[in-house]
Amino acid sequence: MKDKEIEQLISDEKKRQKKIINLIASENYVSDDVLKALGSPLTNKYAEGYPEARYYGGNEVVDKIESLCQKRALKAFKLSEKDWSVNVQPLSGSPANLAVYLALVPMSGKIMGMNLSDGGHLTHGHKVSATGKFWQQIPFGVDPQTEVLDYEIVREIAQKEKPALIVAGFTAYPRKIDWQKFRDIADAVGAILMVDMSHIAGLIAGGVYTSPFPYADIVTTTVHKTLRGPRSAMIFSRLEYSTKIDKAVFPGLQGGPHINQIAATAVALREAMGTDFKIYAKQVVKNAQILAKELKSLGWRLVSGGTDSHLILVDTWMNGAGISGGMASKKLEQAGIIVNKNTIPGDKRSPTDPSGIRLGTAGVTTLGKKEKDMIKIAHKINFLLRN
Ligand code: DSN
Repeated sequence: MKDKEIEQLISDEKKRQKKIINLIASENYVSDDVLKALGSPLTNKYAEGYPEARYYGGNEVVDKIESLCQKRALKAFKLSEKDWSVNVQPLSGSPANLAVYLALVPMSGKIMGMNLSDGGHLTHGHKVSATGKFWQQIPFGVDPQTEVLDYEIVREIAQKEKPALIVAGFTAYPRKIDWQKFRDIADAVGAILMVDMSHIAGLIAGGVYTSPFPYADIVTTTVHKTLRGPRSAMIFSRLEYSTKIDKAVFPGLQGGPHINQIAATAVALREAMGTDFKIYAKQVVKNAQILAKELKSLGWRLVSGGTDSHLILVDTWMNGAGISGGMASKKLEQAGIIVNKNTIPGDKRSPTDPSGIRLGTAGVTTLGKKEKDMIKIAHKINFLLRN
């Protein structure tokens, strides 16, 4: 590169990524092919609009790329074009969720989503996010004892509040979700059911987590977590909602789509349909379960007692007997283990220094780590947090 400063910083970041153990649940490592698509001249092109309906000339190649990406997205999740459409233009997860609400929920209408501290995402209606400023969040949480969802409580809240849309999906919830129960609740109150599968998309594509598609009206996802693609997002919608969703993405919220991202998404989706990816997804969950089991045996309390996915929430504070999540993440980082501090259900501490940390196995599994490595990592974490 001619720009030596940026070249040096990229090289520093490459080295940093090589020498750490990355347990950030929302990160992963993309293939060289995904990087090639991202770094291609596709980034030079403006393509406002959709395939065959653009506001700029010169999109004959770009149209093929976006259509191919859409086809692969439907195929990767076993969907038929007769029932589902997919918008692959959202720049990332937050704008994707915002677009859904903009399309389907009247301003100030009610969106029912999970509390941030119980595992929900900012864009599920939290007050600091635009989604909580333009719409009213009706929050639900987990059962304080079991720390898993109590669907009867979710139903009671929905029946009382009659939200226009219910979001099922989480950023820090380690357990499987009963999509059918959410469907029943949405039907009982006449709400649209949106699933945000960002964290678990790769596990669903890999066949190790139940697909939400038979139950949902809308499914949003980022591409860069367990799905192992570029930073980007997609919105799947049943056909009756698709026109509104497309209009909300463009021209409602965005201008020109990032075609290099869309091409890279197409590459990642092709990879996610391969046999290797199924083996990968299985190993991600196996690794998380072994890591969880070992941490538990070393005396750490895990939210909900364990995990069904790639994600583990460790209560490092343990009512004052341990250390805060902020301190824990710092101690681990000093020793090259990268995690994020995270609130736990009912957290009395602040999100800037909460009671827990969140761990995930998507990245380390891509790098080939197996069960024996997870046991070593658990012991290292235990040693660092106790000393
Ligand atoms: N910030 C992402 C995560 O880490 O889960 C969600 O957007």
